[in-house]
Amino acid sequence: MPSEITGTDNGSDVRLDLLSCDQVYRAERAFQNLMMHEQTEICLAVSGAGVCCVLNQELPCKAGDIFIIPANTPHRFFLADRDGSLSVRRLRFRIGEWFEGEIARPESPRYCYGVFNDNAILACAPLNVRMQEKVGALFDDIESERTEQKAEWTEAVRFDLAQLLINVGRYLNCSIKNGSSVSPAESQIVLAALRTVKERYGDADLTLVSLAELFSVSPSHISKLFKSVTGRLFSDTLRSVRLDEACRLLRDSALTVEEIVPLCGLRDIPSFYKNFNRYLKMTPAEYRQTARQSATEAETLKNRTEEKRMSILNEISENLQKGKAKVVKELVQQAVDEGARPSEILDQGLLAGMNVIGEKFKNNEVFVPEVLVAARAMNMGAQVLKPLLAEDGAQAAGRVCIGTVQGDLHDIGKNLVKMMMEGKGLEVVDLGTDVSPETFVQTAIEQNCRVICCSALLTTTMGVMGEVVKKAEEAGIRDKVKIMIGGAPITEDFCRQIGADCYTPDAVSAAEAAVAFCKD
Ligand code: B1M
Repeated sequence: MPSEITGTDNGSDVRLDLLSCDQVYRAERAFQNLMMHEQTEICLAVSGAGVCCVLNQELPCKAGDIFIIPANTPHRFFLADRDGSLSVRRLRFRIGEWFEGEIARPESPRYCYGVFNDNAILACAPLNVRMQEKVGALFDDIESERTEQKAEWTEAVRFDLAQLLINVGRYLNCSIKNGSSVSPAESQIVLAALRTVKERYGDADLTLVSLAELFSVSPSHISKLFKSVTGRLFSDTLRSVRLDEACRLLRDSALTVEEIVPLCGLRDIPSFYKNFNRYLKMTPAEYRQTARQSATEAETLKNRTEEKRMSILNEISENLQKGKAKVVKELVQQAVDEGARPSEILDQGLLAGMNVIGEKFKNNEVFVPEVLVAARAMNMGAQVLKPLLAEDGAQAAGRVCIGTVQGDLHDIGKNLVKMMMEGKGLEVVDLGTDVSPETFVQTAIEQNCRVICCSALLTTTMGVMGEVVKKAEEAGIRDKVKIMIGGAPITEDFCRQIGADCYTPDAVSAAEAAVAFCKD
């Protein structure tokens, strides 16, 4: 597969290196804040529906939509609809030297940032017209390499993307040229016209004339602008948007052609049949049948992907129980590469395995050596996740100390809490296990820690936490430090009872609480 696309725009080189082509991944239910640094991402919605959030703008997103999210664009990502069905394929590119040192600014003609929806250009992208063939070849290669996902990588998506890139290239060229060509203001008119077409395709009165009236320009002027910016005739664009919608309704609803035609802003049924045949090379009934068939295939594929993901998480859990640290490490890496979320690998793979071991330990089915090797495997798997878990969330500043209390040697939970806290930007002084109350307090004083974090796993050692609170009072620092506690036997009630400041049940909430304390 070629790893690079190059092209020339006004004499400057544009280079995009293909970094990765992700497996199709399921969009999150919760938004993730992402900042693309040196990467441009082309995202293709391949099935389902939802929204895409870029630059605080929320755009509806459905199968076939394409989003180009360039470097330096703070964006929230994709959110699935309530049925959680949105799948997105992501291609990541690193931008070559062309954009070095430039900051994404909407007004900059050379730097482009933006969002694209089907053929509607809502902004521009760092690609140009001459990339058409190379991009086409690239996608051909990607497709042939991923034949198993062919159902989702449809002809239509490829066509749309190539078309989009051409249009964007044209737009770029126009914006860059001064004088005789289209000015940025005129480009904005065309962009607004495209948005209008997307929003009002169902209005049969939407024509070039009514559009020109809307933007207070003459029909011939807007027609010319439209052609030079998008490379297409206005009438072709409007027709293709209407036909797209008709296709969607044929695929997703039980409506008849007679019902669909007016909903798409069309009046004449015979000419709808004629146009449909001309552009899609099949009848509406044939299209309906083919589209539904591919939707079923896509669904099967989605289920297979889900099964595969579950099976790798089970494998992680099982190998952890057997103490196969190296295998666990490799499987965790594989799960990450295949797009599983770090938190689900942790919860459904590593911690699930550790819980089984815990139960068996309780029932005398396994003994200390087995538990120890499982714990080692858990730690090795968690190491792979560390940088990924750290990427999540806002950064904070502050220093805390953490340790497992005196008499207690369990450190897996404590290490996870530490990992999450470091991920949030906190500086963590790790005191290890078997830590005396004096050491906690002394460290807080000497190293100026805002929070003391105590972990305990044994009912026989949890009492030491009360001692830590007392020692902090005796040392006169109780009003200067917060004391956080956690571990399997700890409860909210116990926290109140010993006068600690906060109990949290897991590593994520512990890190959040520590961040909040450091901000106070
Ligand atoms: Co031990 N052990 N163990 N053990 N061990 C338990 C805890 C036990 C519940 C097993 C059982 O009987 N089911 C039981 C305690 C019973 C009780 O007191 N009620 C027990 C026992 C009895 C013992 C020994 C006494 C056994 C013996 O020698 N006869 C002995 C004690 C040694 C000692 O500490 N002095 C012992 C030894 C060991 C090993 C050394 C073999 C090993 C520890 C290896 C290591 O940590 N490096 C071990 C293990 C691994 C376990 C189990 C199986 C797993 C613990 C674990 O790591 N869980 C455990 C059974 C179980 O819990 N299912 C068990 C995964 C970890 C991520 O969870 O630590 O709970 P956890 O952390 C969570 C949350 O609690 C929270 O965040 C984490 C993740 O989100 N959290 C905090 C933790 N700290 C926090 C701090 C916070 C906030 C949240 O704020 C500061």
